[in-house]
Amino acid sequence: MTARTVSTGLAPRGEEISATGEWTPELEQWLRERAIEAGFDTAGVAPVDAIDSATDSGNSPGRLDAERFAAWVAAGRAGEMEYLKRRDEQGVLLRTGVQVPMPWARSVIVCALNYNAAGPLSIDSAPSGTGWIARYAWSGQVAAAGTNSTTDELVPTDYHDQLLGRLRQVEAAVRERFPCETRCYVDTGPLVERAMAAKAGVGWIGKNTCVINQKLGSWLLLGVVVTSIPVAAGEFQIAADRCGSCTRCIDACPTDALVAPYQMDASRCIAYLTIEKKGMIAEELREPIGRQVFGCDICQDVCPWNRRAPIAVKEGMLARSQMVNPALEWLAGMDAAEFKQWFKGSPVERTRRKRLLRNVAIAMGNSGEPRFGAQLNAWAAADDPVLADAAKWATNRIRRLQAEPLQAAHNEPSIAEGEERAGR
Ligand code: B12
Ligand code: SF4
Ligand code: SF4
Repeated sequence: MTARTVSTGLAPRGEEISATGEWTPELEQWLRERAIEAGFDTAGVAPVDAIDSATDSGNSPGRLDAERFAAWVAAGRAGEMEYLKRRDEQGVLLRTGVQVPMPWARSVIVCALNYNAAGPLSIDSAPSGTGWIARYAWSGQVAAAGTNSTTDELVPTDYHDQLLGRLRQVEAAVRERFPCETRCYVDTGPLVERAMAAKAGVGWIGKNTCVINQKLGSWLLLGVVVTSIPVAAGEFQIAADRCGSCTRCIDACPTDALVAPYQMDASRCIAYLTIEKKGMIAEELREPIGRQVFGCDICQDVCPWNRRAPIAVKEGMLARSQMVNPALEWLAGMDAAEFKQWFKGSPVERTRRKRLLRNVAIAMGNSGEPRFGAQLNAWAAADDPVLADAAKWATNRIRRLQAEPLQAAHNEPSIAEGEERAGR
């Protein structure tokens, strides 16, 4: 980490700041300790950059982020994630500045939680016919005594709840120290959390667009407390970019979603396609999806900064072994009740059974395994046109993959031809 000064760039928008204090590097250290007590791994504070055109000269970090975000949306990179495109009454994109939806905001506290559970990587070899569920969605906890848990297994948890509980503790400590306005967000607020995390010194934004911390790696989930406490001018820690000349994430991305260093076309990202995208997935992207059935970890699995990332053992974030390399047959065979049993309260619930089955069908196709034929035939006749379409595509894909070795054998030169070509 390198120390450098960040501009506070505050532009009052006609509302009184109710805080009596201001963030100093010493107070930021106090805050970091409170965050660690609450169960986070690191935290930092960043000023909220004003993007008021009347007061902003045009080259502040806030304006650069605002412009980047607006350009990203305008280029169609948000795909069908309409919530990212929400605007205020004046037509300003809510996520172009914290003060757009919260004019009283002066600073953000960004807290990061390591979720690197012990387990294989998505790029490691795996049993045939298995899928991949993103690491962050493996989380679970021991069932509370007296609940109706039907198995001895861990019950699913969702990081939103896990982080929010911890964030509330940080918020309470801050409010006890300063009378101030606050709002807690994990993911769902009108905020670009990674841009804030970078300014708060939590980590740098890597070429894969993830926040990476030099000691913790990038298996981090972020939570933000927006506050009305201003940031004093001074030396705050900002993480230096340590990607250097590396391009492993860009080279490894199967769908070319990382269109340039630090730039993602989310409409091509497997995490978007498998979790957010409703309806049919474009045919050209089905093959590169491979065996991912929920989210994607590839560009983080290949990142050298994750090689020595510490393993986290956190209450509420324990790895459920069934989520690691799940058998596609198992997922395919789940009825609505079983889906609920395994995924209610987990991030996978968001994608719903219908979309998960679509993803499973595509992964079955990419496995090339003829044993999935019967299941795919049954789905091909299903009422759901999206599932039927994915299943038909998958059947053809298996046929093609089965034919490939034969095809290759046909195309292989005979020993005599080979010798002739080698000039012997
Ligand atoms: C929409 C969304 C997605 C979309 C789009 C992702 C994307 N890259 O934009 C999809 C569905 C694809 C997705 C995937 C994932 N996501 Co997501 N996602 C979000 C969400 C809700 C909004 C992100 C957003 O606004 N994107 C818009 C783009 C323009 O923003 P951005 O890439 O963050 O870029 C800004 C800054 O990075 C900065 N910037 C851009 N380029 C540059 C260059 C330089 C040099 C600098 C300094 C700054 C900079 O300016 C940009 C605009 O302001 C956030 C939560 C939140 N509210 O912020 C979680 C969030 C980003 N996701 C998260 C996670 C964990 C994931 C996955 C790992 C899940 C998975 N395993 O499948 C993948 C990771 C894929 C990847 N390589 O990014 C974490 C990231 C944690 C981390 N360590 O970075 C977040 C913060 C959620 C959380 N609360 O923890 N996600
Ligand atoms: S999460 Fe997967 S698809 Fe998305 S950018 Fe990373 S490697 Fe590419
Ligand atoms: S793989 Fe390399 S380029 Fe990509 S985020 Fe990691 S260090 Fe940066």
